[in-house]
Amino acid sequence: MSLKTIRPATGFKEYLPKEYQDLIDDGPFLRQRKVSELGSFKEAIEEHPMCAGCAMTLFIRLVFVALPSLEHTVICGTAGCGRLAITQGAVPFVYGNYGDTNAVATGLKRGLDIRFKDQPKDVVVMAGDGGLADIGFHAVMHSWFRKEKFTTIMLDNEVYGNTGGQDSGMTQKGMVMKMAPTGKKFEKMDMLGLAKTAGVAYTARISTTNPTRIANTIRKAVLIAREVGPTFIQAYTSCNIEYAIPTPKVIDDARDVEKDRYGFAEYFSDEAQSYWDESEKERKRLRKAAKKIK
Ligand SMILES: Cc1ncc(C[n+]2csc(CCOP(=O)(O)OP(=O)(O)O)c2C)c(N)n1
Ligand code: SF4
Repeated sequence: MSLKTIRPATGFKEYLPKEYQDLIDDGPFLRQRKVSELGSFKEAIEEHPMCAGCAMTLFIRLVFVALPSLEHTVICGTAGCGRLAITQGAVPFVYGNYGDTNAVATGLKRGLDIRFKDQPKDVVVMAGDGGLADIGFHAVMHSWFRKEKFTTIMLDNEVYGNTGGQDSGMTQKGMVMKMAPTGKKFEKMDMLGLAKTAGVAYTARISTTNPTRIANTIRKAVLIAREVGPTFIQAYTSCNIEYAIPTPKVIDDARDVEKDRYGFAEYFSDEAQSYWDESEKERKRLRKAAKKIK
């Protein structure tokens, strides 16, 4: 299998939807696009039915730009707000039952590796904190213990947004919401600590503040998962509806939360760190060689 699989057969292209042709000619298929190019190319996700100004939609848009080989990626998700936008993207989406995502992704990744021996296929789980830290917790943890080679991205809006504001394990202690009128009873779960204990190769905690950093982090997570082992990203993607954040203040909130309590944190296992350092060296060498040819 090679990247040629994405090119339409001669004489067939003109019959494909214009949208698909644009993804090949002027989009992210067959080449990595940069965040700095946003607005100047055909994006894999262009519209969504989520609330206006929802930070999660911006984060998801950036994930689609960052995925290192979009045309060879399958996203696995489940019920929740993010799914409404993710399923609009030009990437195959597999809907795991609520709670099943990391079990479904395990089978998918193993099957793809058997079927496509010469072509890396990336599997990415992307779902909410309710779907991953609560109901899907056992499947998430066991995929990590088993060292399954895919990335898990938690869209951490610290609430069950899609069902109207119940508290999740990732909600902060004491938080009162529509469907949590007496306040969240226990501390926000330390998913990054649990990931590290379970042997995850790379973890990052990030907010929807710095698009380039988000893209670099996603890319790192997917490439490390491909070669080393499971990777995990916990992203603060606020719910402006349930937390009553005025739409124009959504990014200010993300900046404040990042500064006051969420921060940006990365962790590499020793193996992931040496893989990443080596691959960075190789990329630098290739860039230099390409410049010389020009
Ligand atoms: C087995 C099952 N239980 C419950 C639901 C109902 N349900 C749909 S979305 C959702 C909440 C999603 O919350 P979260 O995963 O945090 O994502 P968010 O909507 O906040 O992005 C729930 C409980 C379901 N679809 N399936
Ligand atoms: S309910 Fe919250 S998380 Fe869901 S789309 Fe609206 S703002 Fe975003």
